[in-house]
Amino acid sequence: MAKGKIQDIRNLVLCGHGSSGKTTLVDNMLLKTGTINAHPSVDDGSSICDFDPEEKHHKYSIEASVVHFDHGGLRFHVIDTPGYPDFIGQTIGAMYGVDMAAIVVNAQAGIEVNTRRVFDEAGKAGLGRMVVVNKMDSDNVDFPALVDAITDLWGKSCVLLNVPVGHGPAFRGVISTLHVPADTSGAVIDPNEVHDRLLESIIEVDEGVMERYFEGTPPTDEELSRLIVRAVAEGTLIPIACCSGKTGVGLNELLDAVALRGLCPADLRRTASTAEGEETEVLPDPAGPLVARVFKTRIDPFVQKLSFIRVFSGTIKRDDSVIATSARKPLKMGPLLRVQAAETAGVDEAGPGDIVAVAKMEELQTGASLGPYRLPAISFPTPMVGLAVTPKSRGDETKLSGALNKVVEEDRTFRLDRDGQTKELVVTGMSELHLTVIRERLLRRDKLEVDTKEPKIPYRETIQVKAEGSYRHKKQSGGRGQFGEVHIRMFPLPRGTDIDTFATKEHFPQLKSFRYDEANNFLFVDAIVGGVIPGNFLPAIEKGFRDRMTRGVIAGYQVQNVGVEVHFGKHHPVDSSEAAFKTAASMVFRNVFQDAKPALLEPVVRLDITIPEANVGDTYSDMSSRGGRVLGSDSAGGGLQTVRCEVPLRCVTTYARTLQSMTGGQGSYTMEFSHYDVMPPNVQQEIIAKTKLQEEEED
Ligand SMILES: Nc1nc2c(ncn2[C@@H]2O[C@H](COP(=O)(O)OP(=O)(O)OP(=O)(O)O)[C@@H](O)[C@H]2O)c(=O)[nH]1
Ligand SMILES: [Mg+2]
Repeated sequence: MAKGKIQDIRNLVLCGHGSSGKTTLVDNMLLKTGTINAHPSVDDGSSICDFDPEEKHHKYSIEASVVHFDHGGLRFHVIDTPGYPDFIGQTIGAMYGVDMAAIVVNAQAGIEVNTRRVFDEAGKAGLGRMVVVNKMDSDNVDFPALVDAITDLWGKSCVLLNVPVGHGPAFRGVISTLHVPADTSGAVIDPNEVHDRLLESIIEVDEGVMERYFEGTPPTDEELSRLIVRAVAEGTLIPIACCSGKTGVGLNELLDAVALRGLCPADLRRTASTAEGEETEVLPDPAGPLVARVFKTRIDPFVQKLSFIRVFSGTIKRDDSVIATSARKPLKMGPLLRVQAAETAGVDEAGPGDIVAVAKMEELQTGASLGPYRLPAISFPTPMVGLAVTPKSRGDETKLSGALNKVVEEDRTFRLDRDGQTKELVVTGMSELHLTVIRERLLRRDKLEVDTKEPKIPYRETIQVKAEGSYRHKKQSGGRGQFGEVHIRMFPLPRGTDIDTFATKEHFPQLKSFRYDEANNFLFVDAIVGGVIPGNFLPAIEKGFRDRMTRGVIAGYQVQNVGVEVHFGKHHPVDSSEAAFKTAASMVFRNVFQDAKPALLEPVVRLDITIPEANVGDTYSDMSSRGGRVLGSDSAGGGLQTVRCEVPLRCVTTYARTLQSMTGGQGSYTMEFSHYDVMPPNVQQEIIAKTKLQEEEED
């Protein structure tokens, strides 16, 4: 593909609810633009974008898939994303590779839960947004009602860019509302009625043009073309286009809309920060400093690791030495590849606006920034559904952890941990379905069969009051003994505490230094004066605390939201050792923790449930019987309601099945981690009783 100007690039992600026809749309864009010849189809397994064996088997997308083609002299990079909320991590990652999002709405089903979710995510990613009402050829489409539902939910900035001619199976064309032709016969909504509203949302971004318009001078075509792009970039306009990806009606107009009205990589204002935290604007200059990001990682059985990179500024070439936030030392760039779904082809270089992949760069990770600047972090949702896994064949343990680590690289919503107590591998994903698909991948890619146990919920342990105490570890068994004595004060550390103002002499008069672990919200304060414990033993003491925190105290779960101040101790010039202090630290942590009113915390999730209106009453009572709290509900159009609630994860691990049977398959939901909360005491007792922690006093 020819090297083009930045104004000639369009980077677009298609996102929306499952089965809204995204993959079919992208496949048919490739066909329509002459990039491929044969007719691809999701249904018979010949889709270009759904090329993965699991995708072909299930007939839905699991991974984001990148393609490129030319249209109207412009170069398009388009990313097809999965619509199941279980794979939202893929969709979110893809949003950080592009400039525009097309929110695909199924004309028949209306606005579904994941449609809402991706609309919000695209907004968070700062993308220009448009709405594509797809599957216009389906039966039972009520287009005017759907447009009302869209504007009710997402506001008046959503304006039709074209209107359908013919309804349902008779859908046969679209008419522009910007340049309305003389003949508008068959239009389902009168384009002239929409025209003024569209004009006003466009010129809203330019006061001068707007004033003149209200004084009676309409904007020129040149002004409209320029301002519409700005309006999309600023979000004052979210154009709606309609089409049928399957029949191809409206597809050309959709591509034209992206070409003429869509954003080029220079139209969005982006910032990055220096290592010192200073913010700077990213300018799409091929000769400028490199600003790029890995937005996706795929482990291909043949090419091995592929890191998908979006370049924002500067130019990268093979063998360049590049700094990455995920690597300690500068990396040497591997061969650059242009990706067409499953296929790759070599390219010489990549400049601003480009999307390329690079092979076999082990130290690159999804989300990492390349170059001297840091792009704002991508916020992936926290996975919460855990399962303990073991290989079916004994002896495959190492192979299993290797295979699972590959999945960790590919999927930022998948976690791998070792259970502090049972030492089993625990995988955590977004949902049962997410984990099932990963299991299938292990079987295909790594020829590994795994057994799974009942879902594990990532409970946490914490304390509720201050406590203090000491422990002396002393062992004399001939020869050199072991000696270490540690005195601590332990205190609850609420999330969000400003550590820099808290860890000061005002709160800890003896403070010498402190270390903070953000992930577990743990503060370690060194307040040892007079050399009662030599400084070289402090790392061992901290390690003793951390090991104990990982193993848990009351029920075997990770400890969090705790601070420990080591303020006194004793040592012995001969018998003290790192091991002795580590043991003393672990023991004192355990003992003091038990005096500090320990409690179990549990994850609470936010559920958005879309159901037929008839099921709303049942859903309210079901949620309250599960200990949930309904936050509110609103209309989703098409006789559907969305109920928003918060509920303990423990009560909804198999909610997919409940909803399926309650609504006869018509309901759907998204689940997102919200926060940790103290569990009801009776449930805590049950869980503590289940876990009999080994007492391991080493004396
Ligand atoms: N009638 C009609 N059917 C369509 C259209 N587009 C897709 N379909 C069918 O709808 C089903 C789902 O299509 P996909 O393209 O896989 O939908 P998707 O949005 O990619 O689905 P996910 O990958 O699960 O998010 C398939 O059976 C398609 O043949 C369309 O424009 N009209
Ligand atoms: Mg798909």
